[in-house]
Amino acid sequence: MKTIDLRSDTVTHPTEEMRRAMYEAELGDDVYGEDPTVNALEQVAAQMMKKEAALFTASGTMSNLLAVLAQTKRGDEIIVGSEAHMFWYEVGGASALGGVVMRTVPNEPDGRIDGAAVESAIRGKNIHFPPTTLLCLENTHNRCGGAVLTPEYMAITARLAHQHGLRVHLDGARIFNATVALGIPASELVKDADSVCFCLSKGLSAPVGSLLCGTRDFVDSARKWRKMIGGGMRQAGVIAAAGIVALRTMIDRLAEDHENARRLAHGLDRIPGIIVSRRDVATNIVMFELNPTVSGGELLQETEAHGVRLSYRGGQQFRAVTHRMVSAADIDEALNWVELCLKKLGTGTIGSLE
Ligand code: TLP
Repeated sequence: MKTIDLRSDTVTHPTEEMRRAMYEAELGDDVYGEDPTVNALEQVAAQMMKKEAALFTASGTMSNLLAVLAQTKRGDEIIVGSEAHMFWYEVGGASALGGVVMRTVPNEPDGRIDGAAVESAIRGKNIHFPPTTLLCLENTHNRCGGAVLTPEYMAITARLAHQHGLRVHLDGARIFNATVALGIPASELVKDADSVCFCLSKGLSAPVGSLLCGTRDFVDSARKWRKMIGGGMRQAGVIAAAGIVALRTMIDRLAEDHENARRLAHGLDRIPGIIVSRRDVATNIVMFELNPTVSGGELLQETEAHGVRLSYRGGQQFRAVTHRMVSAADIDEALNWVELCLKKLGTGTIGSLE
């Protein structure tokens, strides 16, 4: 049975060109700073972001953790959005390993955190309070349906944080989805952040890895922290090679994923019983919910049984993510199955595709 996997863009496999580059990669021991392929990838990343330096890490989760470890002290408070990936899906690492309190401030549905809300969450000088030292933003915003933060928002919000002595970290796991949607270079979108990370292993289709970028001092410190948490990877050029190809060949095509996400959202919106949370899909993530007459868990089981894999968020809530391994025809097929499965759950019969 064919599978149409819409759970995440993390399910993408490396391309032929990436596999060849991995096979042929020139290698060295990266802990000694001697892997030429890792060094080349870090240089490309720093140039693209117009930051002084970059660090290759195992994952987005590791990059976000290192950004906290290198820019805060134990006992500090950091501000994160109430829907932030760092808060929801990173096992509380910033608190457990970094010793910081994560203060959540509501995310607007479009992924922003309101400036006034940030300002009122920043602690004043008081013996009872932990110092607030870092503001974390996310672009594109995963739980806000792939919403895009603009450079104007970044500038205003970073200025506010900096005025209060905070640093700004940007979780840019899907930053290239944002730059493609906005039609601007990444460096413009991240220029106001002190640190930014982005992932190679999502829409860009590389098998592993993330880059954390910032000043030379920040990256040196993050590199030391990376060693401490066991992230020194030796001949990591094998995976970095795929990352270099990803940055060269996979960014522009993200527009196709965005197009497919809009196709999916429009199709879902026409299915009785489904409500698309945001119709103005900006990038490659579609959030939708079922009306309460059908159980979300049952729909998940039913669609899986027909090869359509969705990300289930509990209750009536679903997420679908488009990527290189899903075509427009696959989207249409997935839509058919979702509709038929819903009908079956409503009426007990599957209809014409079976
Ligand atoms: N997100 C994954 C899951 O963890 C939910 C996904 O399927 O979307 N920041 C953001 C905004 C992310 O969406 C993710 C991954 C990460 C960080 C973490 O990246 P990895 O998975 O490389 O640790």
